[in-house]
Amino acid sequence: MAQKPLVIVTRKLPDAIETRMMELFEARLNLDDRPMTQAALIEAAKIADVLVPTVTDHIDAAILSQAGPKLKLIASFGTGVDHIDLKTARQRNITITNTPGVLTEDTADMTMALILAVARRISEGERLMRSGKWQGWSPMGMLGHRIHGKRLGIVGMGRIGQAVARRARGFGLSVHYHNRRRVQTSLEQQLEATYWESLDQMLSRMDIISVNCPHTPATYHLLSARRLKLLQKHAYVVNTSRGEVIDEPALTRMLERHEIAGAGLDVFEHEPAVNPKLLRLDNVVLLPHMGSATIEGRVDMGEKVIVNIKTFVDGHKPPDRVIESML
Ligand code: 8YV
Repeated sequence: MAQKPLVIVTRKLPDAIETRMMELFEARLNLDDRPMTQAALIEAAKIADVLVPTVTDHIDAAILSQAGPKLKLIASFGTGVDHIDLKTARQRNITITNTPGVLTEDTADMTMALILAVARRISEGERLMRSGKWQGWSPMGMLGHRIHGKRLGIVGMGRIGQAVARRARGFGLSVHYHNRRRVQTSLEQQLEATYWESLDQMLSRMDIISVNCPHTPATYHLLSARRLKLLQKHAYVVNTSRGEVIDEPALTRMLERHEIAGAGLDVFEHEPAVNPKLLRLDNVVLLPHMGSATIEGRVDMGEKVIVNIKTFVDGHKPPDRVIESML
């Protein structure tokens, strides 16, 4: 029997996934889930056949340029690949795969949860209850804003954007979107979505903005200070994509000055660090990057990682190859 490939997994994954990896590969697991240092990642890249990183590992040029000759596949556990230097990987002929599709619905659910939480002040209400200061119902108590009938502008109409659009219609929101490419007319009709070629124009007309595009060099600070200024004073911004897509200091300043109504953020520019000013604001709902955090989702992601590795080591093209030009 041919030697099994050495697969180094950087974080703790669901038991079922780890067990299957042990059966199929010579898997080196991280059972106590301590994030690996850059030095440890370099060591791993030197000896592994396959590396399985997550969003918390920065697979940069330093790591890739010191990778051993055996490293031919990086099978990332997650959809976003902005933590991997794709260009250097390509130059070194290292294939990159990700896990698209299986976290779409969970992330879209979390987007809706954040929209509702920020507009209906759910976290604030919870904090009030736990503080023991609630005096009982009053007609003017804890007033938020209705979302039914409002306009939702989705930035990035990929899988997750579309899943958000489907949910949003059920909540009575009218769906608008900006995307590099306009989606097919049939899909637009199905989602009853209005396309805006100009992001600027869409931003200035929406009640709620949801960021659902990947973080790439082209989307870094897509919601720049200038663009954020275009938002209406009553607008909410929700981000379940990547913190880097929004200029976080500019957003924070606007929230402090109530130049927009609020924000729901699951992701941050310098994770796990969070701007301390955000922590002091009541008009933001903050979550610890948990958009796709369901047991089912993590198992499905792990299954995808296994399929990608197995097909690759068996000499086939893995299904979830990341092609830079398609990002
Ligand atoms: C994942 C994510 O949990 O898949 C992504 O891109 O942002 C998350 O939902 C994480 O990336 C796992 O590596």
